[in-house]
Amino acid sequence: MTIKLYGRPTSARTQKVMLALAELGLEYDYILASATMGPDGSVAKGGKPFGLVHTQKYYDMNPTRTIPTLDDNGYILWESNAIVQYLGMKYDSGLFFGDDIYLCNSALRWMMWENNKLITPMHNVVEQRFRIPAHARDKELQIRSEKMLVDEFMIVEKQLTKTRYIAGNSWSMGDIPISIRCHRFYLLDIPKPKMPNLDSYYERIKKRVSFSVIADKNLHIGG
Ligand SMILES: N[C@@H](CCC(=O)N[C@@H](CS)C(=O)NCC(=O)O)C(=O)O
Repeated sequence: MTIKLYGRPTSARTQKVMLALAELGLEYDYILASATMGPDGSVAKGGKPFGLVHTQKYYDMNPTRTIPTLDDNGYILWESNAIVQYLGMKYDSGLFFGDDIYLCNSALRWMMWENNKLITPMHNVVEQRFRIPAHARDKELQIRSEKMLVDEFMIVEKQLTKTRYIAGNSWSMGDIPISIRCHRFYLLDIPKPKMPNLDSYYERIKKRVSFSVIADKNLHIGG
């Protein structure tokens, strides 16, 4: 019985799957794949990519030619949030959404919100600060994206005045993407107003055993 994960450790979407697999205690083969990053960092800075995503074999699995892709004993799935939800439904729905329709949909809502609202500004900040060569950087885009991120994280801060975790009072799959974004947000050290609930949430999620797979700052603010 083999689970294969195709992706790269510096990709936040791949990290969602790494975190889900760690929460579930599942072993897997990690197959490095990327068109934009490799062992020496970004292709934009002359690094060599891990590759694979442009092969016919990969295209047959994932026609979007993006990462991550999961192969669970022949069942192929792409789209990171769908993969996280699938892993929870298959291996431990109690852990991932308490076998509860309300917690499940609350978690899904936050997963969709993260996809719609947090990914673009955070991607821009990481690109502009680290991944593209200094001469090609756009300082205005970086600052605008940092402000957008602070506004979005105020929404998380407000939610955390009501619930201990993002979707309710217990941990759920909704905390997977939010944990990664929260970790990146603190590592980026963006100027922000006081966010006491986010601060304590961050401390709480860092204590989870699974957090060790995404803890390394080089997975977030490098390349
Ligand atoms: N909606 C897709 C987006 C996938 C995506 O854009 N992945 C990025 C990495 S986070 C990617 O493939 N980047 C290009 C590469 O590394 O080759 C998902 O959530 O899985």
